[in-house]
Formats: sequence, C-alpha cells, structure tokens
Amino acid sequence: MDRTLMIIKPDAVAKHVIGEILQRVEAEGFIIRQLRMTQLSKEQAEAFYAVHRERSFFGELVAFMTSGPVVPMALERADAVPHLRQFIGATDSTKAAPGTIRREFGTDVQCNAVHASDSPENAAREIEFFFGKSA
Ligand code: 3AN
Repeated sequence: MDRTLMIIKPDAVAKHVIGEILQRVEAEGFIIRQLRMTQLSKEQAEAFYAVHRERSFFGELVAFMTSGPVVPMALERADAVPHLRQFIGATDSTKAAPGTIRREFGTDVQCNAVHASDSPENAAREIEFFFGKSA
C-alpha cells in the first residue's frame, strides 16, 4: 500500500463540502490514516509550495491557501499517488473531467477544491510537513 497527501483547500471548506469529498475518497478505496483541520500561516504556505516560488502566481497561491482553514490528510491505497491525481482531475477545475473532485467542487485554476501530491517523494515530504516523521 502507498500513501499520498490530500488537502481540502479553503474554497471547499467554505462551501461545506468536506463531508462529501471524504465520502467520495473513502468510496474510491482510500483509507484515511491521518486527518486534521488547520489554518496555514504565510510562512507555512510558502514553505509547502516552495517549488512554485518563482511562478507568477506564487503570491496569489499563498494568499488563497492562507485565506481560511484547510483539511490535510494522509491517504493509503494501492498506487495512491497516481490514483488520487486521476481521481481529483486536472489542475484547472473548468477543464477537469466530469465526475472528478476538482470539476464537481472547484471553480477555476486557483480555487480547485483539493491538492494531491504529484510523486511518492513529495507525498512523503508533504505527509511529514503536516503530520511529522512518525506518520
Ligand atoms: P497541481 O496542484 O495540479 O499539481 P500545479 O503543481 O501546477 O498543479 O500548481 C500548484 C497549485 O498552484 C495548483 N493546485 C493551483 O491551485 C495553483 N495554480 C496553478 N496554476 C495557477 C495559475 N495559473 N494561477 C493561479 N494558481 C495556479
């Protein structure tokens, strides 16, 4: 079994769809191993998204991710990283396939409801970021 990190972002938390998203994730066979609600500081959001530091949208991304609470979770499943990426859909919610979480619950390229790790290495780093080394 592999692990990945998913974050329910501030837009989806504000829309009160945490429960619906968790229901879909569990129905897809993911086991929730860790879960919490937290408010990211600017420093934490900048650290989490450090790989995007040079991107034009970095400031906006940090502002959005600190605009309200987020719900990070460690999920376990066979092929967890690629399976979750496929399941949530394309980055831009307007272009994500029908039925995917980003299409159903997101709005655009920034307010796209959820984050999912893009590699097993980043999944390990991101799970440690929110839940510590023992997770
Ligand atoms: P993904 O989350 O699908 O791996 P990335 O790694 O390209 O997408 O982008 C990281 C995050 O940055 C995305 N989840 C999205 O919220 C945000 N983002 C990407 N492109 C843009 C953009 N053009 N404008 C604003 N935010 C963006």
